[in-house]
Amino acid sequence: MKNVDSIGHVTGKSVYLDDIPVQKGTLHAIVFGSPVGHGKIKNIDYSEAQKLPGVTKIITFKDITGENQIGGIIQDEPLFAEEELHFYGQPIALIVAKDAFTARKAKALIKIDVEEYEVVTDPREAFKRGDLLFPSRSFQMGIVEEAWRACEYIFEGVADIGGQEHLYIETQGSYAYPMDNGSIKIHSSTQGPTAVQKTAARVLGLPMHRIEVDVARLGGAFGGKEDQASGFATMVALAAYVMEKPVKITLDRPDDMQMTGKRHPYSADYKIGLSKDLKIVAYQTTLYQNGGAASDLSPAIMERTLFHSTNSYYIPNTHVTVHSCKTNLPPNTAFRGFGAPQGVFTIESAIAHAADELNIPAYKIQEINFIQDGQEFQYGQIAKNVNNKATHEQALSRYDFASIEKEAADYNQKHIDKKRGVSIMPVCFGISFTKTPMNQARSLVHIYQDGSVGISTGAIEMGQGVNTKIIQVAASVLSIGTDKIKVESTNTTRVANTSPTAASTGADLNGHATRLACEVLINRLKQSAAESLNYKIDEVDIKNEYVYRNGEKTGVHWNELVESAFLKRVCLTENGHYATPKIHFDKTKEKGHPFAYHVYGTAITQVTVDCIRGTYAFDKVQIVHDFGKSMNPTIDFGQVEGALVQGMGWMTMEELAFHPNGKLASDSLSTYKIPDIYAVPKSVDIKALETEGAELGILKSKAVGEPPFLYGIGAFFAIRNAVKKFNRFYKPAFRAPYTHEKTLMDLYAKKSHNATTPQSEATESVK
Ligand code: LUZ
Ligand code: MOS
Repeated sequence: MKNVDSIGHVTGKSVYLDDIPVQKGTLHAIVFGSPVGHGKIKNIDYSEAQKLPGVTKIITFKDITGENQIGGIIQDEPLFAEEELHFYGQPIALIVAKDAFTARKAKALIKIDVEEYEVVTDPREAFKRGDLLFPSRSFQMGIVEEAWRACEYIFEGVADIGGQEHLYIETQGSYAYPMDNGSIKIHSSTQGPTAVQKTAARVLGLPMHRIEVDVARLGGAFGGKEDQASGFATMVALAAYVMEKPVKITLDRPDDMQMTGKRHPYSADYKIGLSKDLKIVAYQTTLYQNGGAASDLSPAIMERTLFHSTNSYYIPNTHVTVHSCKTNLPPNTAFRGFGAPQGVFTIESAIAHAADELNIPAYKIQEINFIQDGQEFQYGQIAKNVNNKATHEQALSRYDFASIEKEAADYNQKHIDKKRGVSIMPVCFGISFTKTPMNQARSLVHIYQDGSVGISTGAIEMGQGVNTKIIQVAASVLSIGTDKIKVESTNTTRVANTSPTAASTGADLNGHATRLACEVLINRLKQSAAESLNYKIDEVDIKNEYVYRNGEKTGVHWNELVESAFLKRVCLTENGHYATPKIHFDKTKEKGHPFAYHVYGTAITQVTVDCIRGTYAFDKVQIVHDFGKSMNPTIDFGQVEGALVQGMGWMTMEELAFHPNGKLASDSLSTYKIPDIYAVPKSVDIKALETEGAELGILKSKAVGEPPFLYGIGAFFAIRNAVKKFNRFYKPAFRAPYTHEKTLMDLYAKKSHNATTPQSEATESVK
């Protein structure tokens, strides 16, 4: 099935937040944010700004009718700063005016006097000072301290990993207006309508039923709107509530980049021990997560880092710790992969380090350590239907890896100024929210009298095609054409208490809920047909919009069937509820069975580095991916391509730079580079692993949103391998992103970096 939104998108008719027709008298808002990264407000003078014609009101913490608190997991984040300032751009006030232009002019007239404090942006520095956002956590298996004695080889080092701007095409935005009887309706560009509802209710001091949140679709989110949409939605909801006027906000790009959190930068220490035959016997790592100024989703992201810290491998002795460090950056947040990519980068660095020292390619270590059925992940889940080895072996054979290696070797022999690097990147990603209670969803399905169907779920369409998949699920269970089915906007009054559309679970959770509702409806219709036609119930079937009896098509069409059921007062509406079975997790032991299943895959990346300039071009990325049984190959292959390129951008060219005062320096597309058509691989080939499909996935498919992001990590190691071919005695640091500048420096570096020095200290010693 084609994506239902494709024509709307191409013709510009799809409605995003900024396309919603606004009510007469709608006011527009912009945020006045902190001018420093850390400090205390001594005085603010709004009087000049207030006097500007067209300025209606400047809303501050003093206007809050409920609690000044938007922290979702830990309540440590005010909506508006009261006195202390913890990051540059931290919201202090909302300027509401007749238009955004006037509001922006008013912003320049606000006078603020601040006492500045020292700014910390480095997580290790924050850790040294004891600045943690919340308690650290560890996963352990076996006894790592004893296992070192059994190791033939032990290597220790450091991995530094950069953050990433989400760069959704549609920036954060929200539109709120008063309804009857003191209620507020909010349109928000959010992945989590319930999070918006709950946060607004808390800040306004209203019960949740007074707040209605409606979402048509988002122009991208990538995790950046899982939590951080709530603050902006709550600001305009508050303004609408206290002013009794419709109020809208749409962030411009620099404000969005400055004020919102990003993927967490991490710095990690690792220690890996191998036996003589290259089995990884022990692995220990401490990761310093750069959390920013408030907790946001960091506790959950920390958890997924722990879960994925051994990537695809079985390691009998592990000890992994994550510290969430409080720094003066905007609170870092969810971003496709949700902490897993940083954990995976770290172990792949440890493996590459070992491979360097043992003078073998990294894949020789990877391939003999894949976790196998019956073995235990370090969090207690027993591996089942593992496809690591299968995707690895198929990638090697279907893409003829032996020739790839040979061609690269020949190329490198022939060229002194250009070198080719090859890497293999295995992926193993757990599917389910790591917090078990979040794995539930509901779907409200109406069959209208004319036989058409309307579905409401908690899923947010953000370009990933979830609405199309939900239609496919309903069409397959009801056995009717997809043109008979429509997915409605996501609205908290139709489907309540929703989990955000996140963790790659949107299609599985909401698809299963839809399936369950449709199964009930189809059984009711069969019952009704059997009664009307005087058949036995088990003789009746409904196929391709017709009633069948004992496999024979009758003349009774779906529309007649529905009409007659309605006249008999059969209920044509059903609410399906799905809760992922089998999953559980005990946080006191850090053991359990948190994931419904895992997604596997292998990517082969080839890059050619220009050793004069330090530039590089990706020749090819070849992937074998475990889709389960894909229910929509066009959508799913698109997700793999998009995730791959997004992951490659993170690993190669996307570099966040901050001024010493904590202000983001790379706050526009001229200074923050994302992959364009020239940076993407010249060729991307994706092949589906042939499998029976996933038992718990929807229609046996597997979730596809996040796992392929991790293929991008292969880009880092491909460049690193090419650099080593040129600068043969040099061992490049594990510091992502591997920009052209860093590549150039590494090509001509004389002395290998000290593998145990984190980036922050390395930079210090250079200074
Ligand atoms: N969000 C969340 C996520 O709240 N829990 C998760 O486990 C998760 N995983 C990936 C992306 N978002
Ligand atoms: Mo996401 S990082 O699944 O919102």
